Amino acid sequence: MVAAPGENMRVNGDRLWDSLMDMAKIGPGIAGGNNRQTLTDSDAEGRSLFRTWCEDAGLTLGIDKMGTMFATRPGTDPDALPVYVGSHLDTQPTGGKYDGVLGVLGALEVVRTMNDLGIKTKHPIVVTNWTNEEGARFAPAMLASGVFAGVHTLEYAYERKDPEGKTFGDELKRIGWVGDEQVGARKMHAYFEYHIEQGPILEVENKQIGVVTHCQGLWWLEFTLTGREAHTGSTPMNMRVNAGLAMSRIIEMVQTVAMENQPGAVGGVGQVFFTPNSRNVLPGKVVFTVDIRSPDQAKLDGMRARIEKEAPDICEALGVGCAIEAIGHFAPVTFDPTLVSRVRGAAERLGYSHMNLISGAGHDACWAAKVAPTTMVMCPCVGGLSHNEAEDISKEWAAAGADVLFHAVVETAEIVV
Ligand code: HGY
Ligand code: MN
Ligand code: MN
Repeated sequence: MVAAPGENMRVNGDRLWDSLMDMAKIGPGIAGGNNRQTLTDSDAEGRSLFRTWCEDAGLTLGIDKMGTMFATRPGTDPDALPVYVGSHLDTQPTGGKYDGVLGVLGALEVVRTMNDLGIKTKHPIVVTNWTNEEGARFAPAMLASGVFAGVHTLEYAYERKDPEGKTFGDELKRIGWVGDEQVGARKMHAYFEYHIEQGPILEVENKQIGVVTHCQGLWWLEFTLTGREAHTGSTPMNMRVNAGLAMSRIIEMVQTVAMENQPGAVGGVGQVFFTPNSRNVLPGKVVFTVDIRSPDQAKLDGMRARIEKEAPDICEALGVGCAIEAIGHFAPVTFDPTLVSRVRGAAERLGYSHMNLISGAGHDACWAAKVAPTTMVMCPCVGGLSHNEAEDISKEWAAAGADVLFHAVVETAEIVV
C-alpha cells in the first residue's frame, strides 16, 4: 500500500492561475483566447517561458527529436522509472487559454508544490510538453506522442506539411527546438494528463472532477473531390461538375450517419479548402477532412465504412472525382484502472465532487496509454465550450483538478519519508 499525501496538502491555486494568465499573453488570439499554433514563433516564445519556469523550479530539461520537452525532478531511487505528467502548449488558431496549457502548467504546479512542501519521492517526476497535440497546422493530431509511442515514424512526422506547404521538420528546425534525444527512448512508470473536459457534462452535473476512465476513438478521413472550374454565372446548371455541391451532400450524409449511431457517436467537418476559392469560379478541387468519433470501436468502424461507401456514389451522380485518405486514427482507449482509482481516491480524500467520464476529445494520453499505465484528470469548462477563444474555467476548478493531480501523482511516485 503506497502512502498518500495528507488531505491538507493542496497546490497553490493563485500561482497556477498567474502562470496560466502569463502564458496566455503569448500568441494572443483576436477575441481573448490564443493563437499559439505549433512550431510558430509564438510557440517558441511559450516554450522559452516554460523552460525558464522549469529551471526556476530546479528541473533538468531534456528535448527529443520531435521537440517534446521533458523537465525532470529527481527521485531518491536513480533506477526507478519516472512518473510523467503533462499535456501540450500548442493551441488551435482560435483556441482557448486552457486546452492543453492547464495540463502542462498543472504538472509544473505539482512540482512547485512538492518543492514548497519538501516532498521526496522514490520515482522521479517528469513534467512534459508534447509537440503538436492539436494537429491544426500539421495533421494528424497528437503527432509527437504518436512518434513516442511508435505509432508514426520520425520521417513521417518530419514530412507532414502545413497548408502553406512548410514541413514539420523544417519548421521545428527554424524555431530551434530540435532536441537530441531519440523519440520514445524514455520509459515511463506512469503517465498522468490533466485537461479541461471540453464538453458540458461536469458543469451540467455540477461535479468538480472528471475521473477519466476512457477516451473515445477517432478517424480523420481526408476527401479530395475533383470538379471542373467554370464560370458561376454563364455555366448552365446541367453542364456543371460541381465539387462544392458534392462536398455539401457528403457533409449532410456524415451528419445523418452520426445521428443514426446515437448515442455515443459524433461526426462533422471543420476544415475545407476550395481551389481556386474565387467567388465566381466553380471549384476544380475541394479538400476537406471528416472527423468521426465514438467510444465504441464497432460503431466507429461502421460509420467509416458507410461514409466511404456512400461518398463515391454521391460524387458519381455529379460526375465529380472522389479520393479518400485516412490521415488520422486512434482506437478507443481504456485508461489504467489502478491509476483511475488513485484519481478517484484523491478526489474523495480532498472532498471534491466527482464522476466517471469518457473523454470526447483526443489527448496525448491516448498514445501514452500504449506504452505505460496512463490516466487523466478533468475539470469542467464553462458551457462545455472549447476550441473557441471564449473557452473559460474558474480559478477554483483549475486548483481543484490540480490538487487531485498532485495527490494521484505523488501517491504513484511513492513518497519517501
Ligand atoms: O482533436 C482532438 O480531440 C484534440 O483536440 N487534438
Ligand atoms: Mn488538448
Ligand atoms: Mn485541443
